[in-house]
Amino acid sequence: MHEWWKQSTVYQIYPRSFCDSNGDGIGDIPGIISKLDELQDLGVELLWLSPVYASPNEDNGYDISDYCAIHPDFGTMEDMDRLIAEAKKRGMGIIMDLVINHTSTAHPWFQASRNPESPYRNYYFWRKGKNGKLPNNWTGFFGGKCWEYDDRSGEYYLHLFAPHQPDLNYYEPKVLEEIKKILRFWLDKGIAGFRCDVINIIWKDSLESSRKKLILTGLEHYHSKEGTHEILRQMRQIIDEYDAYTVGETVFVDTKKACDLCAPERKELHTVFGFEHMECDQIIVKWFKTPHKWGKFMTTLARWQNNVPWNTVYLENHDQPRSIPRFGSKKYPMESGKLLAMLTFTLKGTPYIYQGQEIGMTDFDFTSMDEVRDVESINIHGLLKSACVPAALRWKIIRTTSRDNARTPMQWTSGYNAGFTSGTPWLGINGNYRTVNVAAQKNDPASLRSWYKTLIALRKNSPTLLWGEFELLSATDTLCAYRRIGEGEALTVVLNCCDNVQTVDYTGELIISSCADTYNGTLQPWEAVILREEA
Ligand code: ISL
Ligand code: CA
Repeated sequence: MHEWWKQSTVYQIYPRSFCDSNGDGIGDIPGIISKLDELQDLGVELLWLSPVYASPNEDNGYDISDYCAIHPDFGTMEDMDRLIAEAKKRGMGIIMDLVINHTSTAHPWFQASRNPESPYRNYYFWRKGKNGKLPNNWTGFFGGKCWEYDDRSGEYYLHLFAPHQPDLNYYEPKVLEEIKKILRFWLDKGIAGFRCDVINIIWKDSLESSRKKLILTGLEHYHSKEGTHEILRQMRQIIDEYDAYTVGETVFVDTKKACDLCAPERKELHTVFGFEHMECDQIIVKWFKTPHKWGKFMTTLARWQNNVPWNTVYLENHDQPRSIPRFGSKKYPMESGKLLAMLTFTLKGTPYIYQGQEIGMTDFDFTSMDEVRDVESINIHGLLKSACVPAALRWKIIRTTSRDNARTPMQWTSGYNAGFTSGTPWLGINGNYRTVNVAAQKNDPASLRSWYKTLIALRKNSPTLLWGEFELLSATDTLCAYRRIGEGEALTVVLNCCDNVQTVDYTGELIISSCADTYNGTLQPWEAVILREEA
């Protein structure tokens, strides 16, 4: 039996930037509902929504103040119920973002816990300073320290992310009980599953200072610990009652650690998002980039294909720069976009696309820090400034790595504000919307969007693409090829990952090409083909 979630394509929606229905400049749930036909037409079957819960938005909703309420910016709970029902009518399920490493400081649990006598005190990590210093020497994901002093309580609290995101303390059993209630609340509404934010760091083995020289000082005390595995097994029992699906965002995992989190027999997560392929073009930290090399990238993807029972396949999300400028070609943006789509839908695993990827949206075209909203970028820019990094270099770093690159509003039309809002958008719209937009591509059979549509359908109807074994054939910086071996047939995928024409010696009947009707061994720049052979 094949699990249902292996066959679907997931489409990630970043609600703030998807579609604004009421002109306040912020995308919302009625806006998403208005685009469901569009998404159904594309062929996606699961919609993952980045957080839509009540939140002060210090980190765009990844700081939650009520897990069972909708942020008024996004609409009401009635809107949410309607979204779930309308999606279901169209054969689509909703995946909610579950952010349970931390809450917002505005969450009532945290507010109560500031009082040392409160029964909620233990929901968070409160510690005294040590000899006039912070409780330990850990550093946070957004740069800098991860303890904040609270006057009212006379102690520091731990936050691995922004100061407004205090970490939950799973040593207090009531915390997990609260989380279980939240799971049921949403599952009872009929959602299809959860994307679990930074889920492999929720259990802290100790709060001791670190003696290791790691990029993230302290990581060894909370990275993929047995306590996390135990929590996941408990959560999974509820998930299984509803036949729901989970994908964990699991930071710094290799294939071994990924398997420990998602091997079927362990009954923890169903799948994880690995980061190794997204880290091929970085030097130690994501702020320092090295040119993308296809050889290393493909070899890394292949290692995951060969060592993890079922992968997620993704090239973009709301934290990453856009894929075409990153992995593709300036000279051939749409051609290379098609090749990246081919990669996404022909590797083994559950494919994910991020809003706008299907039309080839590119990184932001902002010209100054004033236009950047992302808390992480603002922090890092500040840190670089205090380290006396010159302004031009600081800006270059932000331009190439900022999470806002992927967060600019969805480009629907060539009209006013790209059809995203009738008001002032919360974040600038990329100037290329006049040519790069859904309306321009929808009825054009040669467009990138149409190609996505074709590949989504092709994969869905091909047992070999869904279930066939993976075998790597070539991974050089200009040519990648692999085979999917199914029952009675083998499909060879050949990717010409460069701006030049190339002749190759792969053979077979042409199933599909991203730019030609025939195949004779010569590939156009960025052409991607599938060749079929009897096996
Ligand atoms: O952005 C990153 C990689 O480019 C990571 O450092 C990121 O912070 C990490 O993957 C965790 O991300 C998730 O949790 C954060 C939130 O800001 C991100 O948007 C979310 O995807 C804290 O909740
Ligand atoms: Ca709105």
